[in-house]
Formats: sequence, structure tokens, C-alpha cells
Amino acid sequence: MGWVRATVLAWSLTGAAMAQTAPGALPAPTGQVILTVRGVISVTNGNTEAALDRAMIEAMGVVTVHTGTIWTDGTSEFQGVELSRLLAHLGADGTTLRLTALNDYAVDIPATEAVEGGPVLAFRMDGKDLSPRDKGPLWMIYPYDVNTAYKNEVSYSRSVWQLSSIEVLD
Ligand SMILES: Nc1nc2c(c(=O)[nH]1)N[C@H]1C(S)=C(S)[C@@H](COP(=O)(O)O)O[C@H]1N2
Ligand SMILES: [Mo]
Repeated sequence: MGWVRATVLAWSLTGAAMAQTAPGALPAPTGQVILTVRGVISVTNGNTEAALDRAMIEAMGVVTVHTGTIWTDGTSEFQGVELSRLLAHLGADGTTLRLTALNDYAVDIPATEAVEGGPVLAFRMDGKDLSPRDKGPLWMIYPYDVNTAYKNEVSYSRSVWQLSSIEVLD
């Protein structure tokens, strides 16, 4: 009797663990969705898209970048998740990324931009969460002062604030 119960329990635990780690599965968001990723991704929590809340994004690994921007004064400390890290978590496999903001600003960038030491989806600046009125909740910044190759109009045009969705295109 005890054995049967223990075995059934073990099976259901195994089932639960498998449901969470199965390829292609992402837990459903419990907080407000601040970023939706769709297109050529293999890890989703909807039919074809990944709806992400802040906690899910943070869980992918937070980095800190010290840099100035052309929109802010002096040097700031930004915290967020690298675009490359986020895309890797979602099994993204495309050539172009279409970034869209809350104000419908949109820009296509080559997927090769998503590298370590590259753009960061920042949610915190100088210890304070970015609100939509100060370019949040997600602002794609580059480490402009760390890699000065990012100090140009092309990178500035890709520095989307109030970023709300990413479409991964073939
Ligand atoms: N959400 C959002 N991000 C944006 C834009 C925008 O209109 N909306 N403009 C982009 C472009 S084309 C550039 S060059 C810079 C413009 O910054 P500026 O308006 O301060 O000159 O921000 C980029 N990020
Ligand atoms: Mo621009």
C-alpha cells in the first residue's frame, strides 16, 4: 500500500518535472506581460508566442552596464537582460529581429546584433525601475561607452524604448 502510494507520487512528480522542462514549454506569466516574442522561436507559452513578465525576464540572467546615452546625463548604471541571452532562452533562430515599441515605433535589426556584450533590454536605471514615462518598462540600450563602435546613428535608431514586442523573422 505504502509502496503503491509512493510510486504514484513519484510518477506524478516526474510528470510535473517533465512538463516544466519539456523542450518548447515555458511557464505562463503570472505578472503583467511586458514583452511578447513571436516568430521563429521554439520555446513558447502560447500557440506561437512567448509572453513574458518581468520576473521571467529577470530569471534569464541580469547584467549591469555602466554607460552614458545621448538621452541621459552622465554615466548611468543599467540593469537588464542581454538580447542574446533572451533569444537563446527562447530558441530563436532567425536572421532579422523586428522590434516594436508601445508608440508603434518599429525597427528591423540583423539577428547578428544579439551578441554577448551587445544590446541589453534594460528595466532598471540607477537602481530604479524604468517606468513607461522614462523609456521603460524595457529600453534596449547598447553599452555605448564600453564598446564605442556602438556610438553611431544606426545603434541609436535601434535603441528602442518602451519596447513591447520582438518578432524573429526567417
Ligand atoms: N520607442 C521609440 N524608440 C525610439 C524611437 C521612437 O520613436 N520610439 N526613435 C528611434 C530613433 S530613429 C532614433 S535616431 C533615436 C532617436 O532619439 P531622439 O528622438 O532622442 O533623437 O531613438 C530611437 N528609439
Ligand atoms: Mo533615427
